[in-house]
Amino acid sequence: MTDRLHRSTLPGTVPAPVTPASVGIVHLGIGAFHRAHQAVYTEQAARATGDLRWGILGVTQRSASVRDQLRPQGGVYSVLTAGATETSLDLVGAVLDVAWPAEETDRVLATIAEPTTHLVTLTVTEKGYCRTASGALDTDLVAGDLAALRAEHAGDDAADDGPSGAVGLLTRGLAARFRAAAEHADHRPITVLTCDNMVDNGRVLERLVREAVDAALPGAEGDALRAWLAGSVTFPCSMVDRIVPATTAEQRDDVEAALGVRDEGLVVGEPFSQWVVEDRFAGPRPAWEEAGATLTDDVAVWERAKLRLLNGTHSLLAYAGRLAGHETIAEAVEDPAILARARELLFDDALPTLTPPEGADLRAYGESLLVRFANPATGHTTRQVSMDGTQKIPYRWGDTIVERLAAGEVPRGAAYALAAWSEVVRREAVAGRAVDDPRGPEMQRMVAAVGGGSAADARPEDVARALTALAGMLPGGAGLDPRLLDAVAAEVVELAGLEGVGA
Ligand code: CS2
Repeated sequence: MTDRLHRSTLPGTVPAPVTPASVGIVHLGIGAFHRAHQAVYTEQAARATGDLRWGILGVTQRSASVRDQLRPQGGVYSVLTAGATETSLDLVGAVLDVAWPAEETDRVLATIAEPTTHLVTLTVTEKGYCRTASGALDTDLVAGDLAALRAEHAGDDAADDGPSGAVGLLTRGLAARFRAAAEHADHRPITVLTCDNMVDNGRVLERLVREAVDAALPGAEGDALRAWLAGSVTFPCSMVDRIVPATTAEQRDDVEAALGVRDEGLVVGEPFSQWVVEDRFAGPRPAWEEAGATLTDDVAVWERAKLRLLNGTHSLLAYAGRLAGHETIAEAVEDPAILARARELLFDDALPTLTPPEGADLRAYGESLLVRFANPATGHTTRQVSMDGTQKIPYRWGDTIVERLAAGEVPRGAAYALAAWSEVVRREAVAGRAVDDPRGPEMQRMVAAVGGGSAADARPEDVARALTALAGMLPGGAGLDPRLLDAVAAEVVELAGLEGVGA
């Protein structure tokens, strides 16, 4: 048995990671993506500047597994960069520890309140924002946190069953910081930086935090906290990009052989990485630009381009790929029939709706995405990307569809994509398998209802019409537009013949 990777057992073959002096960042949702993206920028900025204030306390939301991977390693892990022809391995030491709030809520709240903490960053995925179909904070889902927020505000010990969601935990952390600021008569400004794939992600999060405060502390009771939030906390938007699949057991074994120590925290990413951050910080921040990040006043153009071109096409490949029996995105994009439809979504539907960011050529960007998707080394699966369709599709296809319909055009690639999504959902329902989506049970009931009580009797085109019209999916009433519905129904009839998932 080889030793476990640790700050004290570093392999000499790879440059040593940084050891931050203190926690400066609390990161909510420390999955593989954060470790292969923002933590790498933070690591590289520390190496470039020698500024060691920016250690990360990671918070794992769903299970304790990332804590159990990283805590025994003193937070150190490796990043395998997997290109089509070359791989490389780096060690990252920016993460100092990982907390699982089910057992350590107080520690997380206290760390957010510390004057040396200047940032809370988030990658909790679209569904982690706990919103209703209309986009408001789902106060039922975060009821436990709201009750705790009220109790903590009144100076009582919260009856803590662990936090119920990232927005609730974040709001409680900010409230703890506000109370500490009041106690010490300082302001403790802080920046909350979301790194999830949503349009206007910072504005969305700011609104949800305000809704949490309004729900827990309505009226005068919450006024001082609201004033502090408005004056001392900023919520910049950011666009993040790097393809980071789930790490496989085989990759862990290969890296163990290469390093001579076992790394349970290994993450894998493609060579490409991009981070565009709105330059709106309440206090100090790491010099991420030293690691290649772009700090700008206008993130929106990048956000929109990335969501509609990259993520939009990614989701099309995932659903169409599953229907055709392809396990990976790389296989799906090499399938000529699917590639043709991906190009249609990219270049005919999405591209005309976008304003290019300064100096960027979006057609070339679109072509480069197809090359990135074809990289076989990441092993990114169609199943992984197809998760949580109802949470992702609105941002990925929704605005493209709305804008093309408004311009008098039917977006054919997007209609095909919707048909592929619908067909995956229908087949899961017919097979009696759970649809991997927070609205999965609702969709399964819908498919059965379309079939008059039996999913197996539901016609694919009727399911496609019903799912396209699902509340909260497509903005601007586009899900009810007969031009789109007819196009989706026509596509699904073709797709229903494919023998992939559930066939
Ligand atoms: C993917 C993204 O899983 C998904 O839905 O589309 O995670 C994608 O890999 C990243 O956004 C790339 O930056």
